[in-house]
Amino acid sequence: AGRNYLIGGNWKCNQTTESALELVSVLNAAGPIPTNCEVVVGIPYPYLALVASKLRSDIQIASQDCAHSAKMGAFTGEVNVNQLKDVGCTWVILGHSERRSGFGGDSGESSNLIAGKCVTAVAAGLKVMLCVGETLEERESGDTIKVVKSQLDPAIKALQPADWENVAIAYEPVWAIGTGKTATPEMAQETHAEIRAYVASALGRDVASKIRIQYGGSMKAANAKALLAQPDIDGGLIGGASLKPEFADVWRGML
Ligand code: 3PY
Repeated sequence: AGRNYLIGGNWKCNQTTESALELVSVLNAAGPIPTNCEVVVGIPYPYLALVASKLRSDIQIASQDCAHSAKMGAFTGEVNVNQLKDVGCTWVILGHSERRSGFGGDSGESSNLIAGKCVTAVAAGLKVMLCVGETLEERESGDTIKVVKSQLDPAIKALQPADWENVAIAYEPVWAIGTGKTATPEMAQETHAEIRAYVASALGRDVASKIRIQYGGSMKAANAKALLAQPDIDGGLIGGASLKPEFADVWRGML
C-alpha cells in the first residue's frame, strides 16, 4: 500500500550500560536494513544519550514517554521533549498500556493526557508511536473497536489533521503483551482494518491510507513475517524480542 514498515523496539525498563552496549554492537553488525523498513528503538531515559551516540545512524531512537509540558522548570521527575531531542531522540512512544494502567495501580495515564503529550511531541518535531489496545475482558465482551476508538478520539480532537503525518498507531492488545499470546495474523488484521476505517471516517482517506498501524504484543522474529504480510499491518512494536539479537531478524526477514 506504499507504506514503509515501521519496526519499533521497546526496551521498557530493561538494560544496564553493559547490556545496552552489547546489544548496540549486535544491531550495528546486523547487516542492511531493507529500504522499505524504518527501525526505531525505545530506550530507557538513562541510556538515551549513550545509545544515540553508539547506535548505527539508520536506526532511530525513541523515548518511552515524555512530559506533558515542553517547558523547562519545576517539574520534578519529568523529562521534556526538548531534552529528548537534545540527546538524539526523534520518536516517542506514548500511551503504552503499561503507562495507561499505572502498572496495576490507580493512577494510570488517561487518553486525554496522552493526547496532550502527542500534541507537545509533534509540536516539538518528534514523531509519535501512539499505543492503543483492549484488555482480554473488553475483547471478550465485543468492545475491542469501541475501546480503541475511545483511546484515539482525544488525539483526533487535539491534533491537526496534518500532524498525523508524524504519528503511527501501535495496536497492542493488552492480553497479548508480555504474555507470549499473540493475536493471530487474521485477528490482528481485522482490528487494524477497523482502525484504518475509523481513521478514514474521522480524518479522511488520505490520512488513513498513509498512517502506519503497528502491531504489538509478543511480536518476535518467528511470527513477524506472517503478521507483516497482512495488508493493514505496517510494522511492529516489539517488547521482549527487542532485547535480543533476534530483533534484527525481524527486518532481515523483510529483505
Ligand atoms: C510487547 O510486545 O509486549 C509490547 O508491549 C511492546 O510494546
